[in-house]
Amino acid sequence: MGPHLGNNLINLNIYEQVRQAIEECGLTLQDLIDQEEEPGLGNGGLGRLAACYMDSMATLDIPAIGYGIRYEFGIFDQEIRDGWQVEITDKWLRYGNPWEIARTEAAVEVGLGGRTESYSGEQGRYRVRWIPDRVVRGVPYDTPILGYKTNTANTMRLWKAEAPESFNFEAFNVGDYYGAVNQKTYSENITKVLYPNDEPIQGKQLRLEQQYFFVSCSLQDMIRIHLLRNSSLDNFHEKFTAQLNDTHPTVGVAELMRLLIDVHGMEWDQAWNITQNTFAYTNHTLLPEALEKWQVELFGSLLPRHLEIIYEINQRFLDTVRERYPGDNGKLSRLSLIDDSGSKYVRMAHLACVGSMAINGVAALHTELLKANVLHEFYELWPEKFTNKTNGVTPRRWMVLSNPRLTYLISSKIGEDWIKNLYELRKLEEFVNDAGFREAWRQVKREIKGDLAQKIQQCCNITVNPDTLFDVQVKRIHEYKRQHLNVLHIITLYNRIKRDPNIDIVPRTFVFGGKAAPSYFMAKLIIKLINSVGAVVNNDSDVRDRLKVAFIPDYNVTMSQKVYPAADLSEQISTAGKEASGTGNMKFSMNGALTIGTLDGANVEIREEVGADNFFLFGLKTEAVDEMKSQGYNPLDHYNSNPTLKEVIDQIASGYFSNGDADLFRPLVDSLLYNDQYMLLADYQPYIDCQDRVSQTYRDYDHWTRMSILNVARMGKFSSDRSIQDYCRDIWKVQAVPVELQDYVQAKASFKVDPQQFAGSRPQ
Ligand code: 8GP
Repeated sequence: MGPHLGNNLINLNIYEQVRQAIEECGLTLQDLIDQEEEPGLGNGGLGRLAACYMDSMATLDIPAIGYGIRYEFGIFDQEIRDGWQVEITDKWLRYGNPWEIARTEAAVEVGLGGRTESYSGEQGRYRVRWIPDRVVRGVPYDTPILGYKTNTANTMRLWKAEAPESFNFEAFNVGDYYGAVNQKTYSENITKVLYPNDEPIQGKQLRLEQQYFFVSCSLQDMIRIHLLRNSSLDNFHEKFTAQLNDTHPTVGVAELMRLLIDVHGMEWDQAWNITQNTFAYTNHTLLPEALEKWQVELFGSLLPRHLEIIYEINQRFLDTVRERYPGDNGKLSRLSLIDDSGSKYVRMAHLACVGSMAINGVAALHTELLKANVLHEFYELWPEKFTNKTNGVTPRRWMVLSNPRLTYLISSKIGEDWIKNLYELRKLEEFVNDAGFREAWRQVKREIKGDLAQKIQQCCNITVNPDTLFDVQVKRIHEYKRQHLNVLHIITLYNRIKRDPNIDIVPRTFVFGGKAAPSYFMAKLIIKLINSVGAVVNNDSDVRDRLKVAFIPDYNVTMSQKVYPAADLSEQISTAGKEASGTGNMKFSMNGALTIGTLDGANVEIREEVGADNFFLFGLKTEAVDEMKSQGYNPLDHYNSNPTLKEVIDQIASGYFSNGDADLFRPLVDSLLYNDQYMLLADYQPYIDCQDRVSQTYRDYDHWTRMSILNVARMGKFSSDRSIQDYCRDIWKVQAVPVELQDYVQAKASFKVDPQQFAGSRPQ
């Protein structure tokens, strides 16, 4: 979510008043804001997207609850020691969390493990009950999510796992004190810590327990809320939609069926109709290794009733497939919810597709690739279920809060309406020919770069010059995102300087930030490589400060708010077809950075919007990547035929950047030379050529400024308000429900209170 204070003040439209009031007390608001610990309850783009959507739903008066887990320890804090990532526990709750309210009265119980048994219910009907062998209690903690200049306050409801009191008590009664304490520890473990893996998953039991726990809590909560206002669950799907944020909550499909059938006595067909019309599924990744699946044995031992339900759903689903494709057994096994090609797995993406009324990708290209590849056979079955919902980000946090200088400059020209309707930024285009405006634009960027330079001095002990081109890549570290391609460019520039120390190059500051999954060896080695290359480049006297490399430790929302506004160049250089959308790409552009990027994810649409002339495009397209691979791509061909590339790779391999240690980066070099799954060597020369165009353009800084202004002016589409409006219209079929503040309205009516009076009043 990022820290709440600044954002809440902006959304309440009282930032200025509070700033002044605090100054009158001899403090500064920024100092206070900087004290706040951020809740790091996600890994990267996926969770932050949900946070932007919460902001937009509140701003658009869409009644919504954001359900999740209240991890005691969020994403680890990252330290860099000797160039390596070290993980430190994130004790974000150490001093308490003032924004949350525990709603113990709304706690629920969740079963785990055990067995099922059948019995005959009323009128001899076949019924099943689940007898779990463990029960945990879920306690909701609510955080208000305020809309911008509106009365709506939605709720983010996060669940904490506790031991049920009854269990403690029972164990205590039979004298099993240790058993009781164990039970407590076991229960609390479920929400202890966030799994820090961004893309691939691990198949760990605790992870499935986390997923089931929060999903069961949330569905029980939705049913409770529904029954407060409705006499039955027959119309549940007309009142609630549950948007599955990737497959992580997909066990909800089986859980809602269980709750409706076993707990609320509904018949299968009706329950299935309600379930299918409640869920909608957003896919966030094309990486095959990131598609979740659970071993049937593990799944069945933790959730025996759910496994039965999934088998039943599968049987009925495959019956319809059989009818449509008689005799096609291949199709059956490819579509099945159960993968039984080797050891058996439950395929969560398949369950999500079958159990949902709508399926969407997060950028146009991504949705097309889902339809063509990953979910192709589901698309053939139900083309009408598929839509695209291109991601967006909230301009409140990513412009107004994080870039007050630019916000002020923009608003001084076009007013403030753009904050709620980002398409209004178009009005900036008429100022692009105004030399004074361009100068003011440059001035703003220069000041912000100065701030970041100071920050880099503090946290990296590296002196960087704010007048250099700030070339920034911040995101999770992953081979497909190709931070190491960026490093190959840095070394290439370094070699040009070494060959001719007086060469005229555009000075650059390379900024990196991002965490690697603790078990992802190659990603951690990439961090070490960045820091090792930095250590050589930053301290080589031939370089004369024309190149600097800084890896900012512990990149998080708080830090990102300082980084995006200061960037000149945004690196969006994933292998085409691998990045589902990206959202950092939008945050950079909104703050006036130009993009160097591949035709991947939302880059495609950003380029469409800002115009090809205002975007630095390079690299293989998705089809070319596939074609090259199918023809037997050999990275060595590029290595052998390109002397500058060969030199760069040989330096890394020889230990040039690792004090002569030729073993250190061997795994990275070998993976590039003998496999290169992400096509770095194929894209190397086009990337270097494109970077040279970037430098050429930067030399004409006035022209660069025009491009920067046009990037911002054309960002309207990438507001999360637009994304949420798309979801509302096409999937949720929901409209705004504006909130009237009754007391205020009544007070105004009966006492004729002048609101100005409140604004001016001070406690005595
Ligand atoms: C991310 C995508 O990688 C990113 O392109 C996109 O902008 C973001 O989701 C929001 O849509 N996907 C994930 O983080 C992801 O798929 N994670 C789960 C598989 C673990």
